[in-house]
Amino acid sequence: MENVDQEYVFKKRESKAIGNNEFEMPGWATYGSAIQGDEVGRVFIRYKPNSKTVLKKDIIDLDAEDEAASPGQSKKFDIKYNFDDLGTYVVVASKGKLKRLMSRSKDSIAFVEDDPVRKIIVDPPVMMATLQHAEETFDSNHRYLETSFVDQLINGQWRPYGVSMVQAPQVWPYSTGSGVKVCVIDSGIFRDSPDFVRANLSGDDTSTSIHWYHDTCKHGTHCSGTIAGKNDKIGVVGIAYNAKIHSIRVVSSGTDGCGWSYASGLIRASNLCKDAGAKIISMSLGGSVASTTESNHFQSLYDNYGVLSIAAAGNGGNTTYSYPASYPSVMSVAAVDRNSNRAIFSQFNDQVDIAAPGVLTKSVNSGDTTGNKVLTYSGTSMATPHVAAVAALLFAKFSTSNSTQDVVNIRNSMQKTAQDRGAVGRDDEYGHGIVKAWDAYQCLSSGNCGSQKPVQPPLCTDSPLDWHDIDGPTYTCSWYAHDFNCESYGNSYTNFGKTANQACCVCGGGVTSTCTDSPSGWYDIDGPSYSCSWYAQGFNCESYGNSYVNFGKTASQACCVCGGGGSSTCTDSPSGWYDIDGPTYSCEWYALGTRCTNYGNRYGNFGKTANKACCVCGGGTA
Ligand SMILES: [Ca+2]
Repeated sequence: MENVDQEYVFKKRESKAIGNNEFEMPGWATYGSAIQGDEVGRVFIRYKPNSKTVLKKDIIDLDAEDEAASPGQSKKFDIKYNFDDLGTYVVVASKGKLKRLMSRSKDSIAFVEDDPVRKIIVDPPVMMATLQHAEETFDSNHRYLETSFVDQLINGQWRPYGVSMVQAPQVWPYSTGSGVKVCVIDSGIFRDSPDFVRANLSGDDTSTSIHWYHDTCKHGTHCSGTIAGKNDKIGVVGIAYNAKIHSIRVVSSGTDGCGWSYASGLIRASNLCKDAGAKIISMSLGGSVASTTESNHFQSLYDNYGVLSIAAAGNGGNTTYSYPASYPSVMSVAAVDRNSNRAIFSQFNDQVDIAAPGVLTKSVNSGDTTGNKVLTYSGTSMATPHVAAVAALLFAKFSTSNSTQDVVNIRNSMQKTAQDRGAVGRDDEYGHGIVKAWDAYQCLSSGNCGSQKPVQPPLCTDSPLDWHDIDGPTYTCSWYAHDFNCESYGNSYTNFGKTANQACCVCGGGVTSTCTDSPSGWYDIDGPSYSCSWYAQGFNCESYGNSYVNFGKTASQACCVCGGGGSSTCTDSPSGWYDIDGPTYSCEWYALGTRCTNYGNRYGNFGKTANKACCVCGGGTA
């Protein structure tokens, strides 16, 4: 975006009001500015309430007067768009003629501003590097290097490192983005790639010659592949591989079809996204000049229609703002590399919300009909669809009938659970951190994503199960759960050999595994009266637990309440479970060291995490 064609860059100037005109206008339109009157301008003109008709008449009258003065020589106003909801026309004409209109229609006009250029954002030096499909060795040991990720070739298909970094595989057992439509406003999409689910693709043409399903630039196809590359045995897998893509091509000019658009073009395109039912808009494009009209528009999509807009922070490597990313209603996405470090080109400022993988990103290559000549690009453009796709995974699972609340919840969940990088807490380089789909998923699952990061409670059972204190059955673990009873009384009133703080989960006690008496129903040599329940009372474990062997075991060996029992009746469920990274990561793998604690709530597969599936992690089926 540092390569924006100079003639299309409008210098940012203070808006001024002059003379009798009481509305704001671009600097070039103010009194005394030295513009060339025949220079072409492109502006948003916001009309006052009930003044649309009057303004339109002034436009027609001025055209007619000019034509009368210079028959066959005059140039008419070109009304590009009429945005009724914004009360705004987008008009192209010579700046001299636009100034005359502002003067004539000053009673009808509320506001005039330039309609600034928007360009797709890509880092040119690596943009065209095409990687052939080839097996390569990889280190899948990423769980020891939580910040480093590699591209993995799995059964003929690339799982780009970014897919792993954003935790998509952990979410796949629960959501693949099915039914959610992501709108990609870009250079179109190569619809004929075998690495898309064609039935999931749709789009809108922005002119009779600019079709959404063509992409000579390769940029829009690459972004779309990161979101919804088909999960098969070729090419790449996308983060939300069952999501729908709605493609709108807003750039087409230039030798590579990677030309520019305008803020007004984005407004028009994003309205088409909304009308198509998209929940998310991904915009790997931007420009350095802000527009009030554009900002108001994206705010309205967010507030009134529940549409989440996500855009690239920019590749300038400096602190400048890029728009639309830097509007409050739009998520601004910074780029990181495979080691979770900020990309050197990624713009940093107080509007950056979140970070995502965007250096040497593999994705779908427009024009490649094999699906295997994957293309590697870098840029905040590549980071942006990672966030859009994570949002799709979440919308697919957590959408309610309240769409305007959903969009707030889902944006919050991604920001709250992002992996903190750089300075502690939010910073300008990474925003809230690197987007993490599974953490956001769990946050939303907890129903308590509004205030703090979710904590997975350990599986806890009061021990003994029906414990009450020495003063009688009134004083159960439930009683201790109220007010500050654990704190006040939890270390006194011992009963069944335990205080409340030892026996009750609510006080931090109990047992935090799925211990089962083993063998089930054990009792000691003196008969069924002397079951594990008997041993649970008083100091019976301590006094008798190492004697009175029955069924080959003492109470200390057989009864959970005495520190025995076991998981011999537990079965891994499903049997033979392994995690999303493959058979290496079985319940046996998790049994070693602290792996259940470190990884047991992630890497879900077959609908379960290790902590749910593996007995050694406290899961399985008794
Ligand atoms: Ca694929």
